[in-house]
Amino acid sequence: MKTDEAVSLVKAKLPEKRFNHSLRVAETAVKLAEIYDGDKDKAELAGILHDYSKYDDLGSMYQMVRQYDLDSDLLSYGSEILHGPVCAVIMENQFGVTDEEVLLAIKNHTTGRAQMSKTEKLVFIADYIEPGRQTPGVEEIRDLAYNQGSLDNTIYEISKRTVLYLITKDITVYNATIACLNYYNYSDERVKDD
Ligand code: DGI
Ligand code: FE
Ligand code: FE
Repeated sequence: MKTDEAVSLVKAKLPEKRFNHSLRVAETAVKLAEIYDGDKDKAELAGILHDYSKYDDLGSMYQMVRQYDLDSDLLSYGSEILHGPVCAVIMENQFGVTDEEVLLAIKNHTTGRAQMSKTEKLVFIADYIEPGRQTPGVEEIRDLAYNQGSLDNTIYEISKRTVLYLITKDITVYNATIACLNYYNYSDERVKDD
C-alpha cells in the first residue's frame, strides 16, 4: 500500500484528532528511523495505519479474533489491546498489506513484545512520544529516544511506565506487555538474542 492510499483510508475512517495523531506517529517514526537507521517507508506506513481499528465495534473485533485465530487471551481485553492485532489482520486480509514488519508494528504497537523488529520498535516508541502526547514524564522519554542512542532502553522505560500505570489503576496487564518489560530490562544479566 502506498502512503497516500493509507492516508486516505485512515482519514475517511477516524475522527480528525485521531487522524492527526496517526500522522504525527508516522512523522515521529520516520524521524526515529533516520536516527536509528530504520526503514523510513515501513515506519511511515505502519505509523499511518496503526490506529485504524481504534474505534471498531468490540463484537466485530472478538469475531476477528476467532476468524483469524488470534491469541484467545485477547477475548478478555477491550479495544485498548485489540485494536492493534485486529488492524493488522484487516490490513493484511482486506487491504493487501504484505510486509511482515509493517503488520507486526501495527499488531504490537500498544503492548510491545519481546524481540521486536526495528520497525516495531520505532512505531511503539513513536506512539508514546509523538508531539501531541502530554503524558507526565514524556519529555524524559523523548530525550531518551532522540538523544541517548538506545531504542531498547527507551522501550524499557516506556514499558515500565505503562505497567506501573496499569497496576496503579488495577488494570489487567497483557502477557506481551510483561514479556516486553522483561526482555528490554538490560539491568538483568540475561543474554539477549538480538
Ligand atoms: O491507541 P493509542 O491511544 O494511540 O495508544 P495505545 O495503542 O498505546 O493504547 C494505550 C492504551 O492501552 C492505554 O489506555 C493503556 C492500554 N494498555 C497498554 N498496555 C496494556 C493496556 N491495557 C491493558 N488492559 N493491558 C495492557 O497490558
Ligand atoms: Fe493504538
Ligand atoms: Fe496511537
